[in-house]
Amino acid sequence: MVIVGAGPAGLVLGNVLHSGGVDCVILERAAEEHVTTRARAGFLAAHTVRVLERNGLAEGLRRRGQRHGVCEFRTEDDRFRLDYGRFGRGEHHTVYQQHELLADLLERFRGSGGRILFETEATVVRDADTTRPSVAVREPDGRPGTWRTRYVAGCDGRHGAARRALKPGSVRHHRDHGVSWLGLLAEAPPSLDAVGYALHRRGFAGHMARSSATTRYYLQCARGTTPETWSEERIWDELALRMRAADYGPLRRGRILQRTVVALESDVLEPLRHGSLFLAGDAASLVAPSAAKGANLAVLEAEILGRALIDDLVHADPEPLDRYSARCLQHIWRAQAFSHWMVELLHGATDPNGDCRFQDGLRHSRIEALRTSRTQQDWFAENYVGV
Ligand code: RFL
Repeated sequence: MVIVGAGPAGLVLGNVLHSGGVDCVILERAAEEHVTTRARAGFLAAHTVRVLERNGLAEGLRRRGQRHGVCEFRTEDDRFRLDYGRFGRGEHHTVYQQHELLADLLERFRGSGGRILFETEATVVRDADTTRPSVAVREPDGRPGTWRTRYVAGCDGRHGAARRALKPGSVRHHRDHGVSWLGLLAEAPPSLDAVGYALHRRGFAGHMARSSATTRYYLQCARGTTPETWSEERIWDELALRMRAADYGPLRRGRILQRTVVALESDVLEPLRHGSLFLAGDAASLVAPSAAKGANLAVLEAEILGRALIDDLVHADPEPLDRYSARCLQHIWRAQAFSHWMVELLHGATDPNGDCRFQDGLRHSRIEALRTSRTQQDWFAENYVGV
């Protein structure tokens, strides 16, 4: 079994397969240091934690993860806090950084004898429509190589080799939300004990804890923005303005460690199985970061795929593998629906020259419902923490 990509999808899948007695190798384009230090996601859903726990992969997050269950909305009128951990199913997020999780998963995989090859890029997936597919690779010294296998798991993200191997007949449903975020990682403790969503005429600003020493911030920015045009001073001044720090408490400033521009886009590939090739994680579906679903879906799909592969390869039962695509697509569309709702909530007035009053009216109505309706609060909590 060949797994392409050592993100959350690939490493969870590798661990599940290994403990189920299926031999596999993980091929990863990047260097090990890059995988275990690159800051990305941080909010793990309750289901994600359960998956990691039942597969013996949660030791690190149990020790170092922080329980989180409050978000704060700031608008032109005022602010309100939603204690979402008390609504819906009463579930919380666990704040644990993706690269720390990956380091744990890698250690566990290697510890159980798993094989992983870094700096090994899959260039082409061949013969996916046969029972003997192969993956052509560029090895660390630049030489070409080939891995032959029974199944290939494409866990290599939206620009990986797995997506390139799809034949006509596969469908990509795509939505460009038309807005971009400047994603920032600051060397500073969180400024509030909640996820902060600030709705402002100049654009959305967001705050998410990562650790006691680092915090993620987001600033809605114009398409085509280059991160370098934002100086540290401009970033902090704009955050303070949009988050209304003068009214609701100052921001804890610090060095900006990372700045990336993310164009808010979503897509879903259908189906997720192409003969002997399976897609999981961002390779299967890209979710706009508005509701922090990407890493959570990746873990969910990896477990479903891993168990189905064990059923097929160890117990000669192909049925769960046949159902893999339909089963995951249900979860994916539900996450997409909620993320889309969040995109619309957070970006009311995107065009300062246009008439945004209708959009603003909808947004205010949604915020008001979240503030006052118990039913809406339950719905939000269930979808926000769930996958
Ligand atoms: P990944 O993590 O992108 O891993 C794919 C791996 O495949 C490798 N690769 C290849 N290897 C071999 N050959 C090739 N041809 C290859 N092409 C690629 C890559 O080097 C990489 O190591 O995909 P995966 O496993 O599907 O996991 C997806 C998640 O990483 C992603 O959805 C999340 O990070 C999204 N996301 C968040 N998700 C959450 O659930 N909660 C969050 O709080 C959250 N915050 C975020 C985020 C994404 C962000 N960015 C950078 C877009 C915050 C940010 C800023």
